[in-house]
Amino acid sequence: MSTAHPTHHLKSNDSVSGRMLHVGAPNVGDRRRFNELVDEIFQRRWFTNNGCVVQELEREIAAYLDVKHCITVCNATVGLQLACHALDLSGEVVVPSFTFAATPHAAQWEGLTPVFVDISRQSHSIDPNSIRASITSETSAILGVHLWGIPCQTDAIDEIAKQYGLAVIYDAAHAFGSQNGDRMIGNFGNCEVFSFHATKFFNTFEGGAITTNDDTLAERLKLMRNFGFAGMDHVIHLGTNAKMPEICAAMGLSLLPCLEKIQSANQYKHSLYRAHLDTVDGLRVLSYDHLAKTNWQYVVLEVDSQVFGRTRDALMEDLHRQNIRVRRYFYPGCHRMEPYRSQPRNQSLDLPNTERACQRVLCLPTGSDIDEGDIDRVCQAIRGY
Ligand code: T4K
Repeated sequence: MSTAHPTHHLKSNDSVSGRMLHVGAPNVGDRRRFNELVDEIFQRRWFTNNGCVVQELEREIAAYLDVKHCITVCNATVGLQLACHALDLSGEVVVPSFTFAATPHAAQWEGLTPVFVDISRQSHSIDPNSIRASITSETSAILGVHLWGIPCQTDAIDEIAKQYGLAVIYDAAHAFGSQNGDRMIGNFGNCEVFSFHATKFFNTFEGGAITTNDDTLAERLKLMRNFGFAGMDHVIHLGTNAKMPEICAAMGLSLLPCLEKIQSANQYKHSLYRAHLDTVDGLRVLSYDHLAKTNWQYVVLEVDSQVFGRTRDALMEDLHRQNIRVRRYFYPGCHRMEPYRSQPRNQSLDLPNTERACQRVLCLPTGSDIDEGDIDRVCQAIRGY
């Protein structure tokens, strides 16, 4: 059990405030199918190392995303590391500061320097102008994040990448099931990396996948996730252990057919939140209206303290006291976290939209564990009655 996050291990005080509501409680699929798959895994006694359940999950995900290759991995952080390595990146990688620490950490872990840039105010996704302004002769890649499942401005990013000869990786941790125009996320950049962590729209307990339409890159990634083995006793590449076990793939296979249903339930819940909160002065629920399709996994509230009359942090503490474990993702911004904030280059960084989002955002509970009554309760608590 993590000691870094004492808050979510607190016991719910049901008698005082109702059951504990979480942001990111896992979506659960067809449990009967999961149990059948687990029985089969035990019968076969094949638990990991490219087993048939992993292979089937990879085929199904590739078909769902309409992408040539899906390479499952143990989690998205390691997936991002593999992607950086397989693309032979060096020097600097441009990355938004407003993201989960895993995004820059993966680059830093690979010996690269994350160069933090700003986001756009409306969508919270990486700002192409800010990318352009940060490119130097050392830059080798752009690492965009489809934050909250909202696609980055991929056309503008492609143009910059082409102009400067840069690789493009998308951190698609939040974006499984989202569409960018008429194409599913998973088809953009050199490759995209999904997280299948328990808290994500689609989960395999822990896990992730790298998707790409590039055959050579896919072959490299497959080698690298399994120690570089090209066959028994035959190592032809630097590699690591980034494999997804069979039981995780079983979770994925039992959840995949349920996604459409969860997606539309999420959309409905998002609309309830908007109906309750968009009319309150000083509050705005981030809109997905402009998107062709998204997974609606995040309800992102922005609190304008001046107008609302309470700070975002005071609101958060108040909600926590009522067993509503809202999260101020991704406070305080990666450039204000170690090891980045000690680096001189980050001490005078001016990222106004990032600062603004870090001061305002509060993620609210949604997903299949949350019902209409829970949303009423959260919204009443936010409105203060
Ligand atoms: N890129 C981005 C943009 C990401 O957001 C992430 C991960 C990554 C990359 C890296 O992906 P992975 O390497 O993890 O595949 C959580 C997740 O651990 C993390 O995966 C996720 N982003 C991040 C946004 O959220 P924490 O530190 O907030 O986790 P924790 O333990 O506080 O749990 C979050 C909430 O979920 C809590 O309110 C409790 C609830 N929860 C959690 C778990 C694990 C449950 O209700 N049930 C559960 O089983 O990072």
